[in-house]
Amino acid sequence: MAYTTSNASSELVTAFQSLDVDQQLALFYFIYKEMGNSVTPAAPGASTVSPTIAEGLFNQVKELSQEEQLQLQRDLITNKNTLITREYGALSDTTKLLFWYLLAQGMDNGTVIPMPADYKLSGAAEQLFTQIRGLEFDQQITLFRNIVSPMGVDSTTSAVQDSSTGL
Ligand code: 45D
Repeated sequence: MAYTTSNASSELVTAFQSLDVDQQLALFYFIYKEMGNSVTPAAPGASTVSPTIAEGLFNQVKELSQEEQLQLQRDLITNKNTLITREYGALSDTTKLLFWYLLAQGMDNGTVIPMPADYKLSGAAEQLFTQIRGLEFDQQITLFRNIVSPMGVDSTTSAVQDSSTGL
């Protein structure tokens, strides 16, 4: 059940991906804020999450400058080929989700670049936000997995070289 991709979900994934990169980041953060405490990473899921792996990657990001932290998040969305996006690409979908969750928590505790306080969602992003709010919790999780899954670079399936990184 948790892994079925409903049509509603795939339409929402497409809508999410058609937002510009910064709007995707902003919307994702607003979603995180909205979910509040309904997500507990400690919740033992019969899932493929690897907290140690997610934390290991997060710890690397924490060490970056704020500009680099933002760039890394943009790179994940645009599938830019870098060391970190390739490490990300090797994670399971649920571990990817946990990694994003750690980033969002980092934004709240000052270890990751925060959102500008006055940042506004576009009309399209706002509309999508409303739709996502209306989903059941399980459907939301499925949607988020489907959103974070194709981010980064899967080096086992993608051999496209990036001239700016040489990777
Ligand atoms: O200056 O089974 C802009 C687990 C532009 C457990 C910006 C789980 C301007 C196991 C781009 C706006 C917990 C894993 C700046 C399940 C500008 C399990 C910056 C569930 C600075 C199911 C924007 C996990 C930025 C779940 C930096 C449901 C935006 C996890 C960053 C959900 C946005 C995680 C971020 C969510 C958003 C994470 C980091 C919704 C993260 C969202």
